[in-house]
Parts: sequence; C-alpha cells; structure tokens
Amino acid sequence: MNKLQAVYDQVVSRNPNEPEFHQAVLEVLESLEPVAEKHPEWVEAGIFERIVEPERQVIFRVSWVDDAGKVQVNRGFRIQFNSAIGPYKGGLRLHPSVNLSVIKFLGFEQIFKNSLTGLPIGGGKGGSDFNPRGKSDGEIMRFCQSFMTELYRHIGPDTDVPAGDIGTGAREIGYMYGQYKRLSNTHTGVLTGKGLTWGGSLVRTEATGYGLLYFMDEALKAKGKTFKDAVVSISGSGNVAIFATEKAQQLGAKVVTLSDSDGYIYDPEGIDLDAVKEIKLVKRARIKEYVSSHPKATYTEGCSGIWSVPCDIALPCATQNEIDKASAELLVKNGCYAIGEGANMPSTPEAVDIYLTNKIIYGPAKAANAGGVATSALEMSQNSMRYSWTFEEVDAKLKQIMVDIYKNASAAAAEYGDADNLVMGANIAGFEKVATAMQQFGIAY
Ligand code: NDP
Ligand code: 2IT
Repeated sequence: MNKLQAVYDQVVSRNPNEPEFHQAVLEVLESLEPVAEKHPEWVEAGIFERIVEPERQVIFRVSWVDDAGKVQVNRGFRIQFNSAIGPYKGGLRLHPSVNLSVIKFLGFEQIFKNSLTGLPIGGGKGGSDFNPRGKSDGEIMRFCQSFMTELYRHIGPDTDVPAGDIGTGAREIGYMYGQYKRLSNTHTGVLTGKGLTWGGSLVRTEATGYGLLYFMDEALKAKGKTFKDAVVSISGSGNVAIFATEKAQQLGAKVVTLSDSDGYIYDPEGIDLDAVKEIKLVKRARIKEYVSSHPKATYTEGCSGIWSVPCDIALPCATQNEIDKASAELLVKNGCYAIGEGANMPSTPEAVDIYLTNKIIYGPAKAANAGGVATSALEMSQNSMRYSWTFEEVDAKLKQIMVDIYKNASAAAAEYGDADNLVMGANIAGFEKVATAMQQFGIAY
C-alpha cells in the first residue's frame, strides 16, 4: 500500500488487540489503493480515515438469572459503524468468542456488503459473549429480555435495525422483539428475521444460503461451469449451511459434508437434509447424531479436517478464519475449483492469496452472503408498506439482487484492471457508493 498505509497504521495503533478488525480493514484498504489514486477528492475529504472509525460504539452490561437462581453477567455490544446510505443494519451474534474485535470486523464488513445489495442500509453489528449452548429456553428468554432492555434505547426502525447471526435465530428474535415492543409500546420493523405472523418476510430464513447459491451459480456460469453434479463441501450446520445445502441440492449438486464446532460429518451418498433439519432445527442437538441413522456416513472430531474431503466446490458457512493456508492448499490440490463464502471472513488472508494465485472462482463473503441482509432490507420495505409479498416475489427479488451484486463486483474488478478478482471488485463497488454519500454530506461526522 502507498496512499492508505498510514490509515491502516493508525487503525492498528488506535485499536490494539483487535486482530479480526485489523484483518478486515487491511483487506479492504488494499483493494482501495487504486480508488484513492483515482479519487483525490476522497483522500482530501478524509473518507478513508473516517470510514474505519465507527460512528458510535455501545458496550453494556447484561445481567440475568440462570435456572439455578445464580446471577450471570455478560457483555453486550452494538457497533453503529456507518449510516451514510441508510439506518445501521446488521445481525446480533451470541457466542462466547464475541469481543470488540469480532463485532467491529463484522460491522466494518457490513458497510460494504449492505451497500452492494443496492438497498438503503448502513452498516452495524452487535451481540454478546453469552453462550447459548446448553441453556434452557427460560435462560435464553431471560438473557434476550435483559439484552434488549438496554439495546432498545439505541435502535429504531429508522435508526438501527438488528437481526440474527450466529446463535441468534427465530426464537431469540422473538424474545427480543417482544421485549422491545413492551418497552417502546410500538409495533415496528425494528428487527428483521421476525416471525411470519408479526411482520417477518417470507424467504428471510432461507435467504443467506439461497443467496450464496444464486451468487455462486452466476460466478460459475461466467466460467462455463454449473452446480449440476458437482460435489460440494459445506461447513457449519446452522441457518446458512442448512439452506445453502437445500439450494445446492435443488441445483443438482451433491453435498457431502456439514459440521458444527465439535466436528464434521461426511456422507458419500449425499447429505440427507431432512435428517439434519430434524437434528439441528427441531432437537437442537449435535451434528454427530447424523451418523447413528446413516451408516455410510462418518463423523470426525475437530473442524479443520473437513477441508481435506475432496470436492469441486467449497462453501464455508460456519465462522471466521475457518480456512487457513494449509486447508486452502489442500482444497486446491484435491481439485476444488470454486469457493463461496457463506460465513463472514471464513478465509485467512493467506488462504485468499492461494485462491487468487490458483485462479479459483472465489465469491468473497461480503458479496456472496449478502442475500440475508438484502432480504432483511426487503422485510423492512414490507414493514414500511404494512404489506407482504409472496415467497415467489421475495425469492425473485433476492435472486436478481445476487445476480446484480455479481455483475457490479465483476464490473468494478474489470474497471480497475483485475477482471476476475471479486474481492477487489466487491470492496470497490461497495465502497464507492458509501464514499459518494459521505462526501456529499460534508465533514459533518
Ligand atoms: P448459526 O448459529 O445458525 O450456525 C452457526 C454454525 O456454525 C453452527 O453449526 C455452529 O456450530 C458453527 N460454528 C459457530 N462457531 C463456530 C466455531 N467457532 N468453530 C466451528 N464452528 C462454529 O449461525 P448462522 O448460520 O446464521 O451463521 C453462520 C455464518 O454465516 C456466520 O459467519 C455468520 O456471521 C454468517 N452469516 C449469517 C447470516 C444470517 O443471515 N444468519 C447472513 C450472512 C452471514 P455449533 O452449533 O457447534 O456452535
Ligand atoms: O452477516 C450478516 O449479513 C447477517 N448476519 C445478516 C444481517 C441482517 O441484518 O440481516
């Protein structure tokens, strides 16, 4: 980097001990170097220095009482990163690994992802280091209510609209929405991923996984390939992984793996998705259970081994940095020719380098997994209209959005002289819209 090195150095010195945040910022700034060359007015207006600093960061105490009557204290976060093109928008992650660095990297990525959707949404993210694993329904409810008792004063349907992420699904959104509604005495579109009888949108549940497949289908087509008969390896077994599997199967692919944080399953016959839905969505059990009813399938403890399973296409849908250099090399060596990121930042920078040098068809997260937040924005539109579209209508809009993201990212990559580099293309296309808005506002904030 030349022009933007100082911006990155400042981020590192001002935000020590935030490695995930540094990683996300570095990747974006590297892509933006040619943009800084081309747009001296954005350098002049301090856009680069401003975009890496959150507009507002809220950190709060979340106290709740567990089933044994003991008081528990967790830490809550909401990072309102950038509202240049719309209200802050992004999910809430509930996982013991959550800290400021994780929420800031997610919030930062969300700015560009949300811009890429073409819809009017700014970037934000939140969550807590609360561990939902092993908690009773009552404990989940008490935590969610306490979390919202503080969060509600910082959000609103035209201010900041949270949604789900790891550990936050339909059940948690229900408890949080109920508490928001009670505290504010309003029934508004303040969260997305709501239940279908109280303002939710059809397709939101499926949207991230389906959108990932729509995006990758377009990227594959551009290289004369398709999902038909492809062997696909997917990690995770949550919301994104399950609906990525469903759409991959609908497109004629054979999905052979899924995982959770304990280990992975390999089913050479192709994953039986109904069985997985029963285990993960109904029983909330571990993926390991799959093998007891599927004798040809195997279960392996540990996560990273999943990438040693030979596949044509890999779709990481679990968490950040789940594919490192060694896993990326193994994927390429075993003939994998496409990687689409359902999770946020699942590949380390070294893994991304391997994809780019080996000309892998690579759909980076902020483009490939934007279908979830795009459909959240469609939920907001329906809430504003007090109306709801059919499944087919929302699905068609989602598909068009994903195709357009592919086209815009590819066009930006080509314009800046690196035609197949969708990382660069997505970062640039997402950034330009936000930068234009920030410049037109003047140096107000
Ligand atoms: P879920 O909570 O539904 O599922 C998460 C899955 O990933 C689970 O199988 C979980 O296993 C596994 N996982 C979580 N943490 C780890 C870890 N540290 N190591 C290994 N496996 C892990 O979350 P989602 O499916 O919603 O989210 C998955 C990814 O997709 C995240 O990166 C999220 O940010 C991203 N994403 C989600 C969107 C959405 O709309 N939900 C939109 C765009 C991106 P276990 O049960 O053992 O914890
Ligand atoms: O990472 C993401 O884009 C999400 N978790 C979805 C956010 C949203 O507001 O729907």
